[in-house]
Amino acid sequence: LRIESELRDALANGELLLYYQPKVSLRSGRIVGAEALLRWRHPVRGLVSPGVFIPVAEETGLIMELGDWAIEEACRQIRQWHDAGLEMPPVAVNLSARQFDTGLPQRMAAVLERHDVSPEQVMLEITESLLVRGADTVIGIMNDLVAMGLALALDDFGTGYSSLAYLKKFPISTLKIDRAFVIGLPHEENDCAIARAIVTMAQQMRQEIVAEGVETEDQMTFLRDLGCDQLQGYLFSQPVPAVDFQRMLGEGR
Ligand code: G
Ligand code: G
Ligand code: MN
Ligand code: NA
Repeated sequence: LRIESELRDALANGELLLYYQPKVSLRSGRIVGAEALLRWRHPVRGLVSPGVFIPVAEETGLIMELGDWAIEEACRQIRQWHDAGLEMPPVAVNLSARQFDTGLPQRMAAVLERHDVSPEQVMLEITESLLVRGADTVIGIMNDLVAMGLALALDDFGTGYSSLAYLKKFPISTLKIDRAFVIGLPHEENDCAIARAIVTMAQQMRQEIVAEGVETEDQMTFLRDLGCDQLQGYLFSQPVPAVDFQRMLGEGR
């Protein structure tokens, strides 16, 4: 309850911010995307992780306001980078299942227009729980978003329950292999088998594949040999404030 009311204040007081973590092409080594990740700069507790406050926000419904804020802020930042003359890769924003309602395409259209951002600049990361809900409404909303030019990525892939056959029905362009499977590469046989299976499947379905939580050279080498497209993780960079991300981009990494 304490966190809930404090979170409400945080929104009003401008204590929330976005960090950005690069996604790197395994072919070119260049930054080809970014994931925007919420942070809460609490006056007393310091930097609070979304792992703590997102679940509270989801339970209380505050996630709608929080999520709208994150989308708005990402678009504001994209516009600012664009105005500064930077060549921006797409920026991905995470969405909770609750945000995925029939009003979402309209809200997205409005925020893009407000900041004069083109939809190709924005990607939405969703989780498997949404697919399990699986109703035609969800597919309808996804199709509307894709028709607007927004790309959808499936986050935390492999941790949920969605069957592979099921996956075909959704207009998803990118799969993100959860870091739970990346951790054991290249030593854990099971993790290797899972990673190999996911990459093979994604290739068959012509989806881009991003490996999350890549921390070692060995993991990177294994994933490159598999044919994985992009990596994201501490090996390349932690999530960083916007100014630091901008510097990385400017350095042409
Ligand atoms: O950055 P970190 O690894 O601490 O993030 C923890 C979790 O919080 C991740 O699962 C991430 O997807 C989630 N998260 C971060 N930012 C957002 C956001 O803006 N919206 C939603 N719904 N989840 C987020
Ligand atoms: O659920 P989602 O995939 O959106 O969460 C991303 C989370 O993973 C963020 O909180 C981010 O800080 C964290 N993260 C990103 N890269 C790494 C990594 O290489 N190792 C670990 N342990 N966590 C990472
Ligand atoms: Mn994510
Ligand atoms: Na993840």
